[in-house]
Amino acid sequence: MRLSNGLIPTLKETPAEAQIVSHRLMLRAGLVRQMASGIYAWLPAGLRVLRKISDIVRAEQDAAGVQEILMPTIQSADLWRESGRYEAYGKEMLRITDRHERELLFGPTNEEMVTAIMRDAVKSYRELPQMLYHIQWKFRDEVRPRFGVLRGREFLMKDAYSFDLDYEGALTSYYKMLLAYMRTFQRLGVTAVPMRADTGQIGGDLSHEFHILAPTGESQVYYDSDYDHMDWVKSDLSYSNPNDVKAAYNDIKYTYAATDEKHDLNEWAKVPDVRKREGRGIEVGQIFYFGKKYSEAMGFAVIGPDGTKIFPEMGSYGIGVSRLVGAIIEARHDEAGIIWPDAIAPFSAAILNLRKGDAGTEAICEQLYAALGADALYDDRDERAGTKFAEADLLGHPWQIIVGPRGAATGQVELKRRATGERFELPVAEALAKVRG
Ligand code: 5CA
Repeated sequence: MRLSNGLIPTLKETPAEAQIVSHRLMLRAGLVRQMASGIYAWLPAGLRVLRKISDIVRAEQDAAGVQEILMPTIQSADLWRESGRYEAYGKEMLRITDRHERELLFGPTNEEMVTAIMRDAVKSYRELPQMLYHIQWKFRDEVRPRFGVLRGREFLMKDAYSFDLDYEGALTSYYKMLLAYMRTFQRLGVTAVPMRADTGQIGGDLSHEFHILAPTGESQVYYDSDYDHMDWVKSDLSYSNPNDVKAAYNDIKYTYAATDEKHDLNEWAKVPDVRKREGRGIEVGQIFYFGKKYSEAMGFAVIGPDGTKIFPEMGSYGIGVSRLVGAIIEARHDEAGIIWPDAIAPFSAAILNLRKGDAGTEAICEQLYAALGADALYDDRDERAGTKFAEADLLGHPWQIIVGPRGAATGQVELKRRATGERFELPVAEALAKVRG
């Protein structure tokens, strides 16, 4: 993107309504704008981050054998009456009446709808197990939407659902998803620690929450620092091998982590002191096993090998895609702005032309921009160098390629690594090679 005609409306002043750093930085860097309480529009740079996160989430779900679908945002109230959750959900559900007086709602989650789809389409035990997911906007009329996209009313979620014939199968699906989550968060460039959790609204008896560590987190968390070193991406565990996915679960089961609600002092005492970590966590995902709760309530059964009915065992698995944007900023920023992990930065590099109109700097900038393409942000505006540096730091591009007239005369540029502040004087080709990694 050429910044001279791009929509990245940065703010110099700190917006008064923003209480925490990610909200301030998202507004100041021009990633989002609030349209109503807890409802945000995603501007070009913000949407690029949301897309990159969604793409990584999607790639790992696909790798784990989960099938992508797309369910609507608007659901029928009758579906929710079948499970008994229409009344139970309370005021958090946004209820809508159409012109024919039919009751609808804006979906806060999709257990009912996905169960109805499966009930209609799947009749035999031979068609199971299956796992489905979608990435779709949800609405929860939170009493106090706050902290920007961290607790919004409209938010983007990846929600997946598993259907198995028996308990063993359901556990395998659960373990598979646990492994997919560990891989996903690592690929996003953050450490998310899995914690045993209560099941709340969704119901059921096995659940994990995934927390990103950040000082502003809503939960107090305790965990073994072994989580900081586990490499799930490089591990050769296979999704198609039930023993492998069980092994991933066991690694997590026997490595301590808990929120204050589930903190167990006896177990904590067994963790060596040097490995004890505590702090605040932001919940970016939660997974649940809840057995036959929805299949029985909604009458979804398949015919088993002996002709009898089997109500499938289910689980549901959520990742807060839009919340992740805020949570990652909470975990990765400094006084100057955002420090994106490479994998999800809106642009991998900013090209800063320090002298607009200079033939030498323009030629090099154009050469860099042609080579890097859409993944670069070319600051071609007629602005002071100081403004360009400050905005590049604020937006948090992993690399800044700084092109000034003096270096341009000898074909050199300055490369700055945002995360470390390191600077390199390099010929154009070498700078390009470094940015491309
Ligand atoms: N049906 C299940 C799993 S698919 C479910 O709804 N789980 S959940 O309630 O835990 O939500 C999943 C994730 O969505 C949460 O871990 C959180 O990261 C995100 N989330 C939940 N509420 C909000 C909200 N108000 N704003 C932003 N993200 C949210």
